[in-house]
Amino acid sequence: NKIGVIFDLDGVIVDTAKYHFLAWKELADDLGFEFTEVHNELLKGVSRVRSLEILLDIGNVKLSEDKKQQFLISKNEEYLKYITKMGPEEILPGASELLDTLDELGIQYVLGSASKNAPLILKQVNLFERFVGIVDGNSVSKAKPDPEVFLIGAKKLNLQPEQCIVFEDAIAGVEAANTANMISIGIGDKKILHKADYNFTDLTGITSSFIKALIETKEK
Ligand code: G16
Ligand code: MG
Repeated sequence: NKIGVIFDLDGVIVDTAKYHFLAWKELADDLGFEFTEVHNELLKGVSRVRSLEILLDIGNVKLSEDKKQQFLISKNEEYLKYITKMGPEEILPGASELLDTLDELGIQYVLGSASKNAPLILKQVNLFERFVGIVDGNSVSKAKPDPEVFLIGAKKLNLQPEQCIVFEDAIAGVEAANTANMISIGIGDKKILHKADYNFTDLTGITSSFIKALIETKEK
């Protein structure tokens, strides 16, 4: 096949944002300020280190580098308590079906996530072996909207960036895909993800004929 797919993880395959929220909120509670679900939106698709900086800005808290390192570790420990309880029932609507469709069409897919916990999460929901490659927060040096994560993904697929389709739920991720010259598909609120080439509310809308039509545009 002349195309391949790169999936973001949080917000596309599973909703881990709710667990990030609980873990960050615990930290904010300890520091004595309010952290809401509205604030949490700012952390979606953003790296762990950057998330802490945004959180501390919200609370107007300044910390030493040592303290920040400690908080990054304790936040992740708290987060992992939730992640290790996850199971396949937490796969978002349409995701398994889309992977089946891609398998039937012989289209390979990789993961392109900011999360350092991505391999563990995929194992928890029994999807790990289905991906031909994983690009996660451990393998990139520049976070989205930098296209690095998706460019490495294209290499793993043995494809040119123009041949890759990216499914993303975050603005920074859509921008990264666009900068990489890939086809960007925004999953979520169309108003927020208006820079995407195509928009869908969730993966249930992605049919076999939509994928086939994308292949055709590439073969012209
Ligand atoms: C995810 C989440 C972000 C999180 C980041 C890093 O990104 O959306 O909220 O901060 O991963 O996660 P971790 O702390 O596990 O390394 P993505 O790219 O999968 O949407
Ligand atoms: Mg995401």
